[in-house]
Amino acid sequence: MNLVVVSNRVARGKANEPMTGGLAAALLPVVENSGAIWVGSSGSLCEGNREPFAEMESLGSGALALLDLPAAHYGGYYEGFANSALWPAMHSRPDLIRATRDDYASYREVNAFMARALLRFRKPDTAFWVQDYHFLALGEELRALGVAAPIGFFLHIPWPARHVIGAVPHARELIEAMLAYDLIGFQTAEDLENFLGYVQHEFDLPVHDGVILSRRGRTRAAVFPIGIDVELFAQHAAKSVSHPEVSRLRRSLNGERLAIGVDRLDYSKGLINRIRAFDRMWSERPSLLRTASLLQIATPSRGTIEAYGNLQSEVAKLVSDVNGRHGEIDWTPIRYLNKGYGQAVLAGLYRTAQVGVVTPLQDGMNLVAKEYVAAQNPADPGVLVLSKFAGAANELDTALLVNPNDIDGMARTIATAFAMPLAERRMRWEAMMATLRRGTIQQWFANFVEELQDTQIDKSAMPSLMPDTPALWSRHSAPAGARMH
Ligand code: GDG
Repeated sequence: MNLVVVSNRVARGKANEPMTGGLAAALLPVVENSGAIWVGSSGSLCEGNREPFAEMESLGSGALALLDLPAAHYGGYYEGFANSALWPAMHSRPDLIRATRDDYASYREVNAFMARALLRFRKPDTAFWVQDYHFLALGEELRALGVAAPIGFFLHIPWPARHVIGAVPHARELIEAMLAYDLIGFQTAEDLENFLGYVQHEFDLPVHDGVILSRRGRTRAAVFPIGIDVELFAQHAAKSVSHPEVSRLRRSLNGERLAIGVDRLDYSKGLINRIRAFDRMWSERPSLLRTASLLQIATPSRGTIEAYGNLQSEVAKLVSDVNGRHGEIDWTPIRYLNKGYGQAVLAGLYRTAQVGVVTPLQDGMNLVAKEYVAAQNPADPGVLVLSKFAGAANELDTALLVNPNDIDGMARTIATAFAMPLAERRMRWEAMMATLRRGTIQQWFANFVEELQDTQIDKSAMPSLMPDTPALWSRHSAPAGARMH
């Protein structure tokens, strides 16, 4: 089978280059070894109504195909509908939804453009695997172009409750479009339940064992929790203790204990509440002043969107306020960095910190949590403080789980983490490592691709299911003005 993987952004990064996006970071090592073609945006835009053209680069045993997306629609698609309607809704922040009719039209236009571009990579035994919320409608667009091949979709972020996703303009139409996929993967059982709940309630469709029967055929929906390359991270961490940047950090600590946070500057990551919790901890436990500090790496993200710009100012102000109140001439409580690090250095930084703080308000999985665990020194592992609202909490249940909305609770838990005795740290860490080794990124990739292939077998085995399926919607309702072929 020839596999074509599609995502908005692709990764070209090496271990020594910053890679600030979970999807790209996760996919790189597996796509590299799979021989797949990975198609995504080149980062440049094309003018006018040019037909899609892809620049090819080799990537491991496969290739990268980089596409200039249409300039006229990129803003409405990316900053607009994808990141100002779908992202906030899927992270249960419908109050932040801002999207115009033109944004939606641009979103559909870019999905259609990508579908046309993908035709070039179609061979007789090709399967397509579409990644994430930027391309909810890509499967439908491919079907409209006559593609009968297996098409899978994986959502890296949460799928929220029915009334929350329903707050997105055109939600019903988009979710209907998703039923053109043969296989839809989610991070957690809760995401899957929410999705199936929507489909059953809104479309009154039959669902059996995660298989939805619709006028489009069978769509299987299932859970595929994403993992990391555990051994690679552990190796990076062991090696990079001698990296200059990591050595400098160690030397600067003078025996002081360190907590680390690594996040894109995104309102879903719970940075404000985390910093408030540290503030509370230092106020209530003065013995931790000068003896425990926080290194917060916060890489700017989507800065042109108002909600992100506001967050950047708010976090910077809060950090400076906390440092101003608790800091001293020779001690800074929070080292706050707005730049990215390569994964090898990052692994060394994780290993240097006695506590990893991952406290999102909502998160599909959160790979930083998994990376922090994989990077620890087995003889003296650190403690993970993890939000129960990160997908990773389902698996890493021997982390110290916190509610990121409970500032007092988080402050207490972070102090507990700093004080945890070695025997308990090892017990908790070993349990988490065993879990991570059972669900690596390699296994995630292989499981999804195998199930995608199986959807073909299912189709040929059960053709009679189709005609009996109720026709649940009467027309394919493309948005007015959304097409400009
Ligand atoms: C989305 C979902 C889901 C490398 N250097 C830096 C940095 N990196 C890498 C980290 C990690 C990745 O970026 C961040 O991944 P996360 O999973 O934590 O978060 P999102 O970017 O929001 O990813 C998420 C993921 O997709 C995969 O399915 O887990 O729930 O939201 O690999 O090593 N990250 C930052 N600074 C760096 O300098 N922030």
